[in-house]
Amino acid sequence: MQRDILVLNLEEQMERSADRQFDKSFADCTDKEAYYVLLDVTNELMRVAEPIVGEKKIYYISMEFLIGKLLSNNLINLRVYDKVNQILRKNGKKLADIEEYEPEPSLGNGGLGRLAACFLDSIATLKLPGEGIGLNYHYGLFKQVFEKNLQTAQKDQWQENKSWLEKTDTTFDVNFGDKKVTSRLYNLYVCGYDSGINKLRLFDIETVDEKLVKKGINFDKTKIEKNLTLFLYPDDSDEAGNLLRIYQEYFLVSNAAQLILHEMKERQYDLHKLYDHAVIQINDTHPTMIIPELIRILVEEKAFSMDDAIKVVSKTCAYTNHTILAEALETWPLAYLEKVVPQLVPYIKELDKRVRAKVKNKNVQIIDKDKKVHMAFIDIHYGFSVNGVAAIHTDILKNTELNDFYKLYPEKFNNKTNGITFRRWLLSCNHPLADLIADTIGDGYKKDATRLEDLLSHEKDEGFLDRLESIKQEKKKDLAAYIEKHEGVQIDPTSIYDIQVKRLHEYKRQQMNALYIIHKYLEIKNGKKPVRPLTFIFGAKAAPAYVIAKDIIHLLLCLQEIVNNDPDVSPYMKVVFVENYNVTYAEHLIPAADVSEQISLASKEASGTSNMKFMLNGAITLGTDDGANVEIHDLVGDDNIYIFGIDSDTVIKHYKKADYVSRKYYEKSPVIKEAVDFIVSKQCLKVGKKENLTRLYNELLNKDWFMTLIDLESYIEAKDRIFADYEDRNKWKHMMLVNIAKAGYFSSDRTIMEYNKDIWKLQRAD
Ligand code: F55
Repeated sequence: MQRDILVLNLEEQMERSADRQFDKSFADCTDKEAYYVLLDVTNELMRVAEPIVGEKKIYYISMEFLIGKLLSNNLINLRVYDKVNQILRKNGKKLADIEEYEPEPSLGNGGLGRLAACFLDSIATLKLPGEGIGLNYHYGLFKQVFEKNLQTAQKDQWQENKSWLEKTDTTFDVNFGDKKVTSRLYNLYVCGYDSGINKLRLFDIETVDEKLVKKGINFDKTKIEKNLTLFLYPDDSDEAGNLLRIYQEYFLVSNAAQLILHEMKERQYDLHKLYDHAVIQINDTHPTMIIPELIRILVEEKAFSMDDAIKVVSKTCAYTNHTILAEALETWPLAYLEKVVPQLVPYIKELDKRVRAKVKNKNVQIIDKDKKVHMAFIDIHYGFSVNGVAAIHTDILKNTELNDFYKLYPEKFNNKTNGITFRRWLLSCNHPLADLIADTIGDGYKKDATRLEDLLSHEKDEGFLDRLESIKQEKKKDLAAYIEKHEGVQIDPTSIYDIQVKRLHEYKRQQMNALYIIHKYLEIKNGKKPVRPLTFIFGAKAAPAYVIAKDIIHLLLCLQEIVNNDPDVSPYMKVVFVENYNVTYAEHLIPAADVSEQISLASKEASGTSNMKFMLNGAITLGTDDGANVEIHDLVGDDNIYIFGIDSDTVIKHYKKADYVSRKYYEKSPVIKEAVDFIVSKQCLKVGKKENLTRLYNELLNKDWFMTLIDLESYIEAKDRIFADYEDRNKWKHMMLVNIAKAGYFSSDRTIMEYNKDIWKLQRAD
């Protein structure tokens, strides 16, 4: 009721807010001021909206929530988007201009963090009582700045005084081995689409000293009370774990445990039945310490026996695995844990002892012979569910990586193929497409994404297909303008947009894409011009400690300089590596893509989620049979996707036999040799650094751990074919249609319904 009144008087509310904050009328506000006005009235709308409550709640604990800008999304989910736009038009303003002033919260690395954000949207949309629990990093993930074709890392000043965050009075004491800190809780309202409100809980400490940050992102790592929540740990798969990360992880789980137990007390629930009221989803191993921490509290403060505490906690916690890369599975030296969280060590030892008493197999022991603690093993032994994030990934976990555990606990293993929220990745980032779909098959798909399949009956509808094509064209023009504004590079909207955006990692093989670009460049130099100009677009951050990843960025930036400045070539191809790729940038890139690059080495990409976003926006996948690509392939069929490269079984066999020799492929194929040699050619060294380029060249020739060269020829073949097929406009439009129509499966609403049915078992609040 209160909401209806607010909505009815939205314009009045905006005027009042403009007057209160800026002492002027809304029409006189600058776009920046207008942003604060909209922030204010939207926050008010969320405050009066219905909270989603029930007997049992999901606590999604994660070190990352990559939520993106919130204004548009909140307006859509609150169902006031059109109304607000009307008011803006009347006042001579545009939402797109206003949104530019909203800072993007920098609270995640990539897929894992973005998945958590999509899940919060779907949990609320499905009216499931739930909250996210995470950390409020002051500078979050670093901001990427290019200097001399190299990545540098700067702090990202995303926080402002006025924001979506609500400061609360809730504080907790968190004890580390050597010191104590006091936390403070911030709430962020998560509104579902046409439903109610859940919350994202973000913890911080007040003693953080932002002045600690000196040059770039360097700071004194020793003073925990001053640096604990300064930065998000950048996905350092290759760097030794560091103590600060363990402090952060314990800070998260200690707060989470206190918050959950506080809520149980408030609602007078029996802690022996904790699992009837709370289910904790552990997002990768980063929050694993929640298990020993809860057991510790139940035993030490709630008079539980050890047996009972372990039983109750095990029935409450579930674990999601996001990777099979051994180096990314956390194993902390026991000595680190003894320093940071000595209070947990007896419990971790007890958990380990119980495993040793029960099973002989040394491969499943929590503490290994080198006194390292395998965090994932705690989750698997002492949680009730273990899930992978795509069918092939779960199969690999069961049959290979975690096979010893699967044999012990087959009933715990289950698959939950990832999904994306269509509110952000279609309704919000691609209005014309969302409207075209609604005009064609009605509004129903917005709540039930599988209805997108109704589009299939329009495969002969030329009017529809032409509109599809012209919307893509419009989005390509928009992106060209956006890139010109942000990167200063001009691209041709009639060219084919080929896009690869994701964290930079050798297994994702941006280097293979670079070798194709070299190959094309040399072809054009030799007079073989493509039928239509090609635009290769990249977005990617490398972990600052990941040397080869930064070398790959360097190579791509060198290629950008060489290609774009070569008058023989630049009319036919361009390379753009966008600086500081983030969620906002993704929302501009994805709707404009023609070709979606999903070229990880088969078996290595657990799922991928940009593959789903691209497909939903009518891009065609060029990829390996890996992660969720496998399921996309199954859904759209061979005719609507371009699959190349060796399959995951072959890859796994090569690793087992250790028989892959990249140099063999280099020596055998003149095409491969020519492309690889270009990396250290005079031309490349003129714009790049010898040290970096030589290192990368040697890596590819002597190691190539992720088998770039074995797949390069089939990649070139498939990529040439997809570009040629683009010219068959009828075929291409049909492929776009099939991809959009089949994308419904990848709605995170479906994923969350499966989590709920198989793992969480919550009642929908209706
Ligand atoms: C972040 C921090 C650490 Cl220490 C390690 C990994 C990460 C991280 O960001 N991982 C990540 O994003 N994993 C990805 O998760 C996605 C969601 O499940 C998958 O789609 C993707 O395949 C996987 O790489």
